[in-house]
Amino acid sequence: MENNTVNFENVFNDKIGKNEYIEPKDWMPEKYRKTLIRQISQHAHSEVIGMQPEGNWITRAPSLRRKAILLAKIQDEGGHGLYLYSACETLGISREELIRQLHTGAAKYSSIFNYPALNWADIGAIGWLVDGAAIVNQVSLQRTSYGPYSRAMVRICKEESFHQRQGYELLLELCRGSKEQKAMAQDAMNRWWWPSLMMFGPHDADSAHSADSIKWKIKRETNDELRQKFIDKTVAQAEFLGLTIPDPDLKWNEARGHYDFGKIDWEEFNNVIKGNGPCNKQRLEHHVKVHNENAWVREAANAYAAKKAKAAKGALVA
Ligand code: FAQ
Repeated sequence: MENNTVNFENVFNDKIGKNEYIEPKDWMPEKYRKTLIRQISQHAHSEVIGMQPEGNWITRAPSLRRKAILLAKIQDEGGHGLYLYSACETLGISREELIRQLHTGAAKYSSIFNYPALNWADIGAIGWLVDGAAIVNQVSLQRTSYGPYSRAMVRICKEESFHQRQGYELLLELCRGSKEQKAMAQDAMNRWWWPSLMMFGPHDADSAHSADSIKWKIKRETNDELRQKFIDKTVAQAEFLGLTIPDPDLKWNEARGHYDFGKIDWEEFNNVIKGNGPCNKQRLEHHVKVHNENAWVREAANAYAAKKAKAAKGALVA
């Protein structure tokens, strides 16, 4: 007798093998779903928490042009968070639960947003280095195996390159300005370089999730591969600005065809992701406060949706 039973796992593996997208209604291994929820939600939380260090500078931007650019950028980051929360919800988890996980510390967000933006040059460094690192990672994620995540990445990357350029252009202006402005830019570079390298996560040998994520094509390149790509493309940009990268061990390795670089302070990284970075407490408290204060917006939107649904039902009956 013919066996008509579909082996869902084979279908899933087959699609991954053929580089076809996995879509929300497809069967997927539970661990694939959980890994995606973890990564996409961490990504979404990062976008939204990432609005805080820059938001702090909107009222202090030095010109109307800079203020308009900064406002647009921060608004984009909020939008990225929304696409990503939506992509995550397609995996069968509610927005309320995702926010609960953020507020209780069960879900992480990127380590980088636990550092303070101390002066105006930091806004340039965030755009150039933080968005620059985010793009390297996100360009790779455009080819992730989960359809909704991949499609969100395509749009996000377009906006992210504008973010990176505005940061670079801001720093270029400072570097071509007075001695004091150039020093501000160097100071920002000194503080943001190493935390930017940490954004790519632990070395591959210490990365708990990489093996599964690479196998399932959730991640297309490893943490170390992406970090190296970022360093290789950023060195020339720093040289053009006339800034020194704060790493005495940074040098071109002809044999590898890459830059060698110094040791990352993993103790600092682990400390930050455990909640003990310079701004962890402040970032989370601010999110909780604003989320609670704006509960009325969610209530009003729900009440309006319920009213519309009732009216539509009435129209159907009549
Ligand atoms: N920070 O096994 P792995 C942006 C955790 S978007 C905090 O290697 P994985 C835009 C990791 O979660 C920036 N935690 O993990 C913007 C895991 O802990 P868990 C965000 C980190 O997932 C710009 C543990 O360490 N981008 O910046 C970090 O395979 C400017 C073991 O690590 C994304 O989220 C970290 N840096 O690889 C917005 C991209 N690194 O969950 C505003 C998507 C690792 O077991 C202004 N995510 N951990 O408790 C990814 O590509 C991956 O999740 C990695 C980590 C590469 C971040």
